[in-house]
Amino acid sequence: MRNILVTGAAGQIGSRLRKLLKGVYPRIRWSDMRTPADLTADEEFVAADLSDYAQVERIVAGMDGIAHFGGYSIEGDWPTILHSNIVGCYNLFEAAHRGGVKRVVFASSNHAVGFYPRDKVIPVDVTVRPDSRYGISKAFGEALGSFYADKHGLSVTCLRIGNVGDAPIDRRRLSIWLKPEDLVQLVRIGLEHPDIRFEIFYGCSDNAAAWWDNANARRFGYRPQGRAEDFRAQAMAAEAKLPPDPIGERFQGGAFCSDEYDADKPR
Ligand code: 15L
Repeated sequence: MRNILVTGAAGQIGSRLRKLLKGVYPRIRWSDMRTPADLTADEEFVAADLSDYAQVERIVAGMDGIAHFGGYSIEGDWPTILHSNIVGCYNLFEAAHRGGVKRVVFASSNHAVGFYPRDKVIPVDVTVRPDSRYGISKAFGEALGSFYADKHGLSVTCLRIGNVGDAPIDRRRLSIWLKPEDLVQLVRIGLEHPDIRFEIFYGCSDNAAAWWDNANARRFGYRPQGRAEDFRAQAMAAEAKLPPDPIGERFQGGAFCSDEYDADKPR
């Protein structure tokens, strides 16, 4: 893997990756709709709107692998999700296939399976249970990945990312926290491991309270270094300041589940 495209360069995760992936591959092309404020002279950056196929084709040209972090990263209205995450993700996979790209790592999300209850530990091969239009778009991206792997032989890794940050910020994040360096491990497995055709990994660190069975990632060599329990006291102190959310607390997706929720009302 010599030429790598990373989309979503200006986002929260992309900004961290720009530091953590420096020097890992001979050439990294970063892309986003807007130029990252802290872009340095030694970084290659090409702006693109993912909902425009011609622009996507341009950023994908000449790349061996793609880490796709671009798109809208929280719940949004339907036009926003449709353009950024549905059309954008389709364009990305289609351009990757047509452009001869070998591997794609797709930033999926825990919200593709957010309506699983918190008392259940789920493996990667469960039926999706999206908790939002955003979660639906991530399930759609996983389906695209599966299709391009099976039909066209693209190597695809979907990361159902929990919450990336320096530390877990509340009780829910004690279960789903992902240390940025552990994310880098997962991205590198997706871009480099010789045996990947289509895989789903959970994007979480070594969390004692995890809701996800991440044996599949471990099978490919993932050895997370972050331990959410090291931050339990501070996470629970922050939790105590949050307003109660009885619906969100039942489900893994938290507030993404309680937002707009009315399933308990008679129809
Ligand atoms: C996500 O998928 C979002 O991108 C991020 O902003 C967080 O909300 C995260 O999930 C989470 O569930 O904490």
